[in-house]
Amino acid sequence: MFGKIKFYEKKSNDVSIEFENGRASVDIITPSIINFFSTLSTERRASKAVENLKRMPGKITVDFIDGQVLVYTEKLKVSITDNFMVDIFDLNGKRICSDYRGEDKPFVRRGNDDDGNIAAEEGHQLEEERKSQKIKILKQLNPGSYFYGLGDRTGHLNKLGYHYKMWNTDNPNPHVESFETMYKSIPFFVALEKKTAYGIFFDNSYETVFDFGKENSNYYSFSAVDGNLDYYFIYGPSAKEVIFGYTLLTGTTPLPQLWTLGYQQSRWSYAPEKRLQEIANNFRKKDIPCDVLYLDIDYMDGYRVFTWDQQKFPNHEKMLDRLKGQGYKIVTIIDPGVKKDKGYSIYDQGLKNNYFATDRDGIPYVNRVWPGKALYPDFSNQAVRHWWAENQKILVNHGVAGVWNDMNEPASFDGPLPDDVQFNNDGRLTDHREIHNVYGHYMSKATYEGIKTATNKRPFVITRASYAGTQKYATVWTGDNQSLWEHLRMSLPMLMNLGISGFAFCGTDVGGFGFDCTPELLSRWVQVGAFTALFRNHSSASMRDQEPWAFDEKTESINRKYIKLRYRLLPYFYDIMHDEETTGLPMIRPLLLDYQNDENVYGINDEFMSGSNILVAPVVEQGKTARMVYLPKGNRWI
Ligand code: NBV
Repeated sequence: MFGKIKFYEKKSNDVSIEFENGRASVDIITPSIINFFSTLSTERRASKAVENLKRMPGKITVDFIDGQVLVYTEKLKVSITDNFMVDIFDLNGKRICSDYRGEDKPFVRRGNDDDGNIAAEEGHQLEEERKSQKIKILKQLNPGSYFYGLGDRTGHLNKLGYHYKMWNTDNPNPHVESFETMYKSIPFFVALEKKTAYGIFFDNSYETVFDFGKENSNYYSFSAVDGNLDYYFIYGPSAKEVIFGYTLLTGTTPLPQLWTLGYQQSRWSYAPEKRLQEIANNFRKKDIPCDVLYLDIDYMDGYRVFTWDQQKFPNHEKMLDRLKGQGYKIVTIIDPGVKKDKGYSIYDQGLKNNYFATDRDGIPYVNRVWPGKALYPDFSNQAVRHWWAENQKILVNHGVAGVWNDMNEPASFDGPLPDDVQFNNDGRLTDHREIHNVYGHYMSKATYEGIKTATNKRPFVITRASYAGTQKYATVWTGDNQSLWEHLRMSLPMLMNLGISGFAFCGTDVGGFGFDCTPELLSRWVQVGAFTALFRNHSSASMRDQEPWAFDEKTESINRKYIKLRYRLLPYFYDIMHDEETTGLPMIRPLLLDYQNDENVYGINDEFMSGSNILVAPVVEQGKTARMVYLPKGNRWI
C-alpha cells in the first residue's frame, strides 16, 4: 500500500508524487495518454515495447485540492488520492475509469470434499495461478462494459467474464475457449462502456494476469508476478482513437511489400525439391494465383538453422532462381534453438561469443527441440541480435524472400526453461521470468533488421510468439489450429482481437494445421482467408493434402474463385495497409470499430469488416448455405 500523499512535484510533463510508503509518477504522454508508474522491482528502464516515444503533452495544469492531486490535460482530468488511487474524467466531468475501492476478493473455488478436489484424480485439473501476484490493479467494473484485445486469445470477441494469463505458450492440444495462455502476450485491452472507449496497456513482460469480472463482478483487474507498476491509460472516446494511441506507443506495422498480401501456400513440409517444384507448377497449370511458397523445417540439414539439406535440396540457389522466374517468393522457417554440435558454425560462433542464455553459473543452458540438444540465443542482448541479423544474409543473399520465426515462445521439449535461466537484457542482467514473453519479440526484431540491412527492402517476417510492439517487425499467425469447424469460427474473434491489439497483419492457417481438412471446410476457410491480411494455407506433417486442388473439381474452383477475388481486391487491401501505417487500424476489424454508436454490434463474433468498406459474414457451419447477417445502420449496403 502506498499510504497517504506527502507531496507532489511537477517537472515538465511528469508529476511525481511522494507517498508515505513509496513514490509514483504520472507522466502525460499526450493529452489522451497517461502513464502511471511506480518502481517496485527495478529502477525505471527502457520498455521492450515502446521505442522512440514522442511526447506531445500539450498544456498541463496541476492542483492539490481536498487531498487529491488533480492533473488536467487538454482532454482529461486525473485525480490521484492516497494509496495511489486513480480516477479519470473527461473535461465535462464524466467519469471514465476509476480504481476500485472495495476488497480484492476472488470467488472461492470449492472442491468436492473437505480435502479439496478429488475430481483431480480422474484428470480434472484446475489451472492454478502459477505464482502469487506482486502487483495487482483493480478497476471498477460497471454493468454494460465490454472488453477487447489481449492478442490471440481463444474464446469470444468480448472478453467480459474471462480470465487470461500472459505467458507465451506452445500447447499442442486443440485450442479451446478455456485456454488461459496462447503463443503471444499482448497486455493491452480496450474497454467500452456507454459508447465510450478507453484502453489500458500494462507494459510488464513478466507473467501477467487479466481478469474481466470473472473473479468478482464488481471489478476487473490486471496483475503481475514481478516488475514495475507501469501502465498507460489511453482515452478514446472512439475505439479507433484508442488503437491510434496504442500504436503511437508501440508502433504500427510498416506497409508490407505487395506480394505478401497475395495468396501463400505452405505445408510441413514441401521437400524434397521435386515436391516443391510440383506444387509450384500445379498453381500455374491450374490457373490459381499464388505468390509465396514456404519451406518448413525439413529443408535444413538435421534441423540446424541457417543450413540446407544437400540431399533434399542439392542446389538450392539454382532452385530459388528458377522459382523466382516462375513468379514465386520463397519463405523459409527458422527456429531459435541452435543444435549443440561442435563444428557447426552457428553453434561454434554462439558459444565462442557467449551468445546463448546460461544457467546461474554462466554455463550455456541446454534443452531439446527439433535438432535434439539445443541452446537458446539470448536475443535480449543487442550483440546477439546483431549476430542473428547478420545470419539472415545466409538466407536472403541466396534468394530467400522472407523468414518465418517459429517455436520462439520459446518452446522446449524437455520441460519449460527454469525461471533462473540468465539473460543479458541489454546489459541489465535478468532471468527467464522477465524475458520469456519478449523472446519472440526480440528474435523478430533481429530478423527484421537483418533482412532490412541485407536487402534494403521492406522485410517480410512471420512470427508465432510476440509481445506488445512486435507488429513493427513481423506478421503473425495464430499457431497450430486444427481443421475443425469450431476453429474456423473461433478464428474470427481471435483475428479481430489481434487487430485491436495492434496486429494489423495477421491470419490463421487456412484449412487448419492439425487434423484432416474436408472439402467443405477448406472452401469455407478460403472464403474467410481471402479477406484476412495474411492469406496462407498451411497444414501439418501426416495430415491429408490441403492444397486448393487436393479434393475435387468443385472445391478447386471455389478456391480459384476466392483466390482470384483476393487478387482483384489487392489494391484495396494495399491501401488499407498503407493507411494503417499512420492510423494503426487493422485490416480485420470488429464491427464496433466502424459502428461504435450501434450497441448491437458490440458482441458480434461471426462478422467482421475487412477495411472499412467490406463487411464479411462468412458461413462457418457445416452444411449451411445461408445465414443471418446484421447490417449496421448508417450505410447504404450493396
Ligand atoms: O515446423 C513445424 C511446425 C510448423 O509447421 C507449424 O506451423 C508451427 O506452428 N512447428 C509449429 C513445429 C511443430 C509443431 C507440432
